[in-house]
Amino acid sequence: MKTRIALLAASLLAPACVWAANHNVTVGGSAGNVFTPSSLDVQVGDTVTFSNAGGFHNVASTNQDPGAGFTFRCAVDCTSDNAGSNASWTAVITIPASAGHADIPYLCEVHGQQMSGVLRVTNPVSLQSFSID
Ligand SMILES: [Cu+2]
Repeated sequence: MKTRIALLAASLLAPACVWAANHNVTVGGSAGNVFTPSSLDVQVGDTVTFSNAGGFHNVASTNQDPGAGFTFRCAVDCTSDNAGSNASWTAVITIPASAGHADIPYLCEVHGQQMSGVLRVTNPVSLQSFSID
C-alpha cells in the first residue's frame, strides 16, 4: 500500500512541471525604482503578474513595434490607462507562442533604462515517451 500511495503522489506531482506557471514581479515599492526580480526565465503560456508596490510606474516592452512578436504596455490596464500610475495596480500578461524563443526586454517608461528588466523565453519542456528494452 505504501508503494501505491507513493506512485500516485508521483503521478500527481509530475505534470505540474509542464503546466503554465505564474511569475510575480514587484514594481517599485521599498526597493526603489526597480523591478524585482529584474530577470525571469519564462515559458510560452506562462503568466507574469506585475504589481505596483509604490511609486509612479508602468511596465512596457522596450520594442513597441506592432510588427514585433510580442509587445505590451501596462499600468492600471494594458490598453488605455497604461502610461504610468501611482495606484497599487496589478497587470497580468501571458507569454504567447509568437514570443518565440527570445528575450523580451521591458522598462518603466517613467524612469527609463534605470528601471528595466527582461523576460527570457525558453521553450516549454514537454514530456516524451520512451521505452526500455
Ligand atoms: Cu518607474
